[in-house]
Amino acid sequence: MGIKALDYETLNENVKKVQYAVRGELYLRASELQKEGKKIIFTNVGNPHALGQKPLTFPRQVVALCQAPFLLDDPIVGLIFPADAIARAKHYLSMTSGGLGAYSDSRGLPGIRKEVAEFIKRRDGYPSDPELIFLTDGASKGVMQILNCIIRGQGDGVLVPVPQYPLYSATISLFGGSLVPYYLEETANWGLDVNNLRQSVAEARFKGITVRAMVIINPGNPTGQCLSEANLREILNFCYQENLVLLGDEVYQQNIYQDERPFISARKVMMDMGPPISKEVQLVSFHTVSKGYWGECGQRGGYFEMTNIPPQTVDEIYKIASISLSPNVPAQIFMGLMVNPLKPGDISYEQYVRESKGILESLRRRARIMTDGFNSCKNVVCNFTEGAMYSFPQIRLPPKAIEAAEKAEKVPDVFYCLKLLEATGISTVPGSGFGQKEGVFHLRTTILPAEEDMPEIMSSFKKFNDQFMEQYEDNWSHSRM
Ligand code: DCS
Repeated sequence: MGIKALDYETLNENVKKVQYAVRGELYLRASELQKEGKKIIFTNVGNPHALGQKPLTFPRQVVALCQAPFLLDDPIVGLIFPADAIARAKHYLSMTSGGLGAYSDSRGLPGIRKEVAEFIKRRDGYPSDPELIFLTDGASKGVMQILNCIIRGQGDGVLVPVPQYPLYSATISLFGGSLVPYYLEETANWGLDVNNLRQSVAEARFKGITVRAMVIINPGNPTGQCLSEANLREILNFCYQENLVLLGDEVYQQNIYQDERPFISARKVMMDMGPPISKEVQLVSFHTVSKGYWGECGQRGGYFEMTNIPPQTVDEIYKIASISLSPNVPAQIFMGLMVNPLKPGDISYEQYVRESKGILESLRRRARIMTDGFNSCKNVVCNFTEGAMYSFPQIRLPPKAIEAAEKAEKVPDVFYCLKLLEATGISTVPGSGFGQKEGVFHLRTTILPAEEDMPEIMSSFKKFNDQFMEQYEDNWSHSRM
């Protein structure tokens, strides 16, 4: 019998090339250890509910009622659900044609796209057009749809920050394009230097790559930095000069833990800049229900908004979205609830504010505990998590540790993270999964473990790190004597 199309040897090479570290070797080993009965702290994924974060009550009430519309006809409903949840469930059900069991328009329900547009207008002060907003199954699907439209082949490049969230590297290689890295400056709190951008583009062009788009992640994953308005202006100017589509990944816009640099959207800055930039730079912005104080990762809700994209292209993107018929309808309702939250005076408002504030304030404290904890460890330096959900400490591995890793046929940071996992049960992602400068090593952890568990996690990390550094550093100094 001959080789079949799904035999490994003949698979699409782009599929085999893809690497996705967030669920890579470390995660697999952690799952194995868990099966063997070891207690694992899964800090490899920004998945808040998996680490004990409770869902906000009001949105769950609304979606529960939408899922069980027969409850709305039962007199008992008023005893179990507040009137504002009942009203909101009816509001969303009236937007559907047949409730949650029916496909929606492939761009999402028009009524919810309108709520998204109103949210963007309130946030940025500029009107937004619901026809240019598509609802998606998480931000990931939207990013993939847009990269699919941009990448025509290997000669097409996309500028991606390094370190970056591997959705970008993985999708670019899946679609057969070229990733063009631009390095964030760790010593400048992971700031973005436009000169680095120019250099990256020049080098790519020298290799014959057509650079077509630029990704920014703001706030950053895994780096946690918040871009300043001045920086965003420089980026927009750069995209204008170089004729690049700007992809603004803004999924962490609610997750801000400092007051000096509040979140500001790429779209607002672009509109503030006025023509020609506001009229000409093509921008696609992404958002999600997975992050913020929502953390509803499992619901898979997201949207993207297009600015300065010609109608014919929008039609093509609509056509491609139609192949999958419809985004998840329950997730669309979560998105509606996120962008159109309760208002002062609503029955459930106070509870909603208490819950959401509680989550954000605790995240802010956890960001601080983690950064301080890492910075108190030997050979570890860590920038403060200004936003997003991660801490990304640099681990200065002694030469002996690097040698030991090589002997074990592991990338040095993978070696370190595996040892950390075996010793403490803390499951992280090695920095190499996000990209880092040559010879520099990091790990990424989320700041999501429960606040009361943090001191213990940090002290167990410190104990492990002390032992690790002692083991390899001692050998190093002895061998040099
Ligand atoms: N963009 C960024 C920067 C992300 O960090 C994530 C998820 C996404 C998009 C996609 O999210 P959704 O598809 O759920 O909307 N972050 C992953 C991570 O780094 N850990 O957990 C998930």
